[in-house]
Amino acid sequence: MPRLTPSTAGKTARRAARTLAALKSVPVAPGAAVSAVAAAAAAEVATAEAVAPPPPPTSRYTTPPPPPPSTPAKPFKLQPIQPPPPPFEPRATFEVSTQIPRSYFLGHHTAALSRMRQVLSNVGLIIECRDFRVPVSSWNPLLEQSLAAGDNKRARIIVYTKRDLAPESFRDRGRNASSSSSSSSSSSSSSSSSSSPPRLHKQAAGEVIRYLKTFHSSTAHTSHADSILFLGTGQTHSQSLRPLLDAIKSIARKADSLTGLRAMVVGMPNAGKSTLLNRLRARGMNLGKVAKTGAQPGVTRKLGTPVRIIPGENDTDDSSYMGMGEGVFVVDTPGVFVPYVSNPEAMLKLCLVGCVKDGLVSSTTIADYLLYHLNLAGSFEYVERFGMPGPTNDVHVFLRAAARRTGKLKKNNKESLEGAADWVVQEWRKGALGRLLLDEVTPDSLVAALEAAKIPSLSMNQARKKEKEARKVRNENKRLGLGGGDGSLPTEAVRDAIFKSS
Ligand SMILES: Nc1nc2c(ncn2[C@@H]2O[C@H](COP(=O)(O)OP(=O)(O)OP(=O)(O)O)[C@@H](O)[C@H]2O)c(=O)[nH]1
Ligand SMILES: [Mg+2]
Repeated sequence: MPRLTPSTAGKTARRAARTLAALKSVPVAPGAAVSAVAAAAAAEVATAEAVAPPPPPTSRYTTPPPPPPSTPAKPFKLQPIQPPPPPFEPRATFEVSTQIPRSYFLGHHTAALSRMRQVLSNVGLIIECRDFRVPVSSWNPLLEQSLAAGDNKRARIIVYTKRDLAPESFRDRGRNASSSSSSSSSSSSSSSSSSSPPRLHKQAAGEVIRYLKTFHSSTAHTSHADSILFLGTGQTHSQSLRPLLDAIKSIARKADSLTGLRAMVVGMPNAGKSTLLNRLRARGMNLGKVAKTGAQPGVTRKLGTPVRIIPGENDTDDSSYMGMGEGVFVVDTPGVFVPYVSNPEAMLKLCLVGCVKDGLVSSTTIADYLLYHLNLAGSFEYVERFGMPGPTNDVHVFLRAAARRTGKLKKNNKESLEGAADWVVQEWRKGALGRLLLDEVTPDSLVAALEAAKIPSLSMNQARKKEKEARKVRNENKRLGLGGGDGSLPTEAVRDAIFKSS
């Protein structure tokens, strides 16, 4: 076949097409040689079409025509590399309005306090309950001073309750690992998974316990106690009930009274006083619940009748009960709040743990404060639980997600933020949304609380006036460049006396 050039290809194609058309128009017998001619012509058309259409003549001086629209060239674009999202930054501080209520000192608190003072002469032991999650904020100097009256020979035991709702210490973690029945504790400890971002603020529970023990063991101040115990419900923490009973027995033996020992269980509202009384009675006497308990403050309204928690020496053959007379009796008391909480953040803490009636401070503020602490501690269980893409500092985002997940919706299908806030706080109080220590416990914070406790308890108005005056002095000192402008107390000597030797 002759070599086809673009110009001859067109001619050849047209000629072949004509031949083919002529052949098609002539009737032929099947199998005739004509078909071979036709095939050859068809092949010639195909070859020519493959080469045609010929490219238009190009010249160096003419602009080449644009490419046909059927084959648009894709412009090559550099895709920018997305930087990874910045790591989550929790809020470092929480802005508390100074306008929030700072008192929950009710009529029955005053009445209970004066009744306690009346019966004090018969009481040989004070068992003071404090919530372990707020060991400093749940300190009630008014109660302490009122009941330390007289020659101050009365024995004192401090029980830090709700230990199971605070983070585990390493020792507990080891215990739980070997215990098969610690489902609740293991689920709540998941907040400390290694995938969590580094904690900015997470004091180890073990360190808090060490500081508190050293502090209360010191006889250099009025907050000294004969025993300090950390109690909680659940398998791990209820084991401390036995050491508490032993400590009480030892005090009873020392008292060596024929009538036995009378003890009074005191503390802030909802600290777990009645629960403790029931548990002591169950363990010491193997008897059922006598005191009413409940998740809100103010369940116990009056001083109870004495309840026996340890049998008398004549009721048992056990020689360890010798010298305890008729045994040990405990009186339950109503929770007593402080007349005025000078630090507004401490008030939020007390609201969060349930020491103050819900509703006194807006539930959204309390939920926001909880969110702030969860984030600070790197306790992000809420993210997965509420189906969120990641942690947040925005309480509305947090509450909307919680409302959607729990069906807390209004009639118009909008999320109920108040409903979600109430639910979230209740859930956290049960230990189901992460465990937290809300107070930072250090030698300095303990000694500062001790110094603050020396100031006599004031009424709300007196305290406000005093606060104003102190602020004035601080500002004046600052202006003159004098020390103590931050309001810190000269605590170094006291701190060294308590903590240096340990
Ligand atoms: N998880 C846990 N819950 C506790 C503990 N102690 C008490 N509670 C709960 O805390 C709530 C308050 O307990 P109560 O014994 O009624 O407290 P209270 O100090 O007598 O309270 P008021 O009589 O109102 O002052 C109840 O729901 C108890 O079940 C504890 O150690 N761990
Ligand atoms: Mg009670």
